[in-house]
Amino acid sequence: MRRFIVIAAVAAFAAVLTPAALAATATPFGGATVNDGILTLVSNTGDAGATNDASGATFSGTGVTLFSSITMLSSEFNVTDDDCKAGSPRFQVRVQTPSGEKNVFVYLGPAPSFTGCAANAWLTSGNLIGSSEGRFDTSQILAGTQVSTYAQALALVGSYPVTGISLVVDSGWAFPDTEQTVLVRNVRINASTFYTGETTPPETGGLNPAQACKTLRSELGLSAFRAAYGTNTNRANAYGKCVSAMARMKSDAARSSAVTRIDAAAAKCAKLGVTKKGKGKAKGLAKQTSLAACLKKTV
Ligand SMILES: [Ca+2]
Ligand SMILES: [Ca+2]
Repeated sequence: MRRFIVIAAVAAFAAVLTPAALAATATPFGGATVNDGILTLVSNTGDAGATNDASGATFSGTGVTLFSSITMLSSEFNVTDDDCKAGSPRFQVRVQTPSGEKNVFVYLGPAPSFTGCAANAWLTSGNLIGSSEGRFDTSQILAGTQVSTYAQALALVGSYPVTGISLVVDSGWAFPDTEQTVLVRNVRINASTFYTGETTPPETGGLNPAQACKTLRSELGLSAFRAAYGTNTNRANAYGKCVSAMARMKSDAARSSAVTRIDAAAAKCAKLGVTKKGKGKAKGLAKQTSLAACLKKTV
């Protein structure tokens, strides 16, 4: 019986751990958009719709369990031509208290007023966990504690489970143009990083001459690329010659398939070179010449 209980306990423990093993995700809300891998948070309280009055992103799958388990909480942010003001931007750590879910606000910007952020500049919050500044607002849990250090917040809510962590912008109303825009990148929560600014190159229907030659140069390697296209003594004019040759093709799609064809041919030629080298017949310049001769048939 005791053994069964242990097994059940282990299973239950594993079940609790499973969500932490899931991929970390960020879910934008309100008027938030993602551009080039960077989160744009807008609070526009001056236009007709209410959807963009507040914006943010909610982060999950970070492995955070209790408030005390948060070891890293940081972000880079850019207040564009606006500012930090009226408690925005801020992190919100939602905790389960005995009297329901409450938010711990963690303000970004210079303490103690959290306004006066440099415009149009990327600023970093640094790790807010452990901060001795009064940027933790726990007044939803205990009145009068809106200016708390991390240590004070930890003492108050450290043992409470975290049900959500988000980053919020909602102070458009506090600006003359009733609009606050904050860019956000490299949000770090424990071991997870969100909005790194990395982008996936857009799919294109083909390659322009410069793209085709840069692709070939990188795929073939410089010496094979020069062997294929270079015409002067040291073959240093290869790039120019490649671009001229590619420019004569009728479309980006044609160039794209040429790149694929040349790439495949180069692999075959290189194999040939290796074989000859193995027999001691093509070394140094001889090898380069044979590679050039082989590639010239293709380009
Ligand atoms: Ca609005
Ligand atoms: Ca504005």
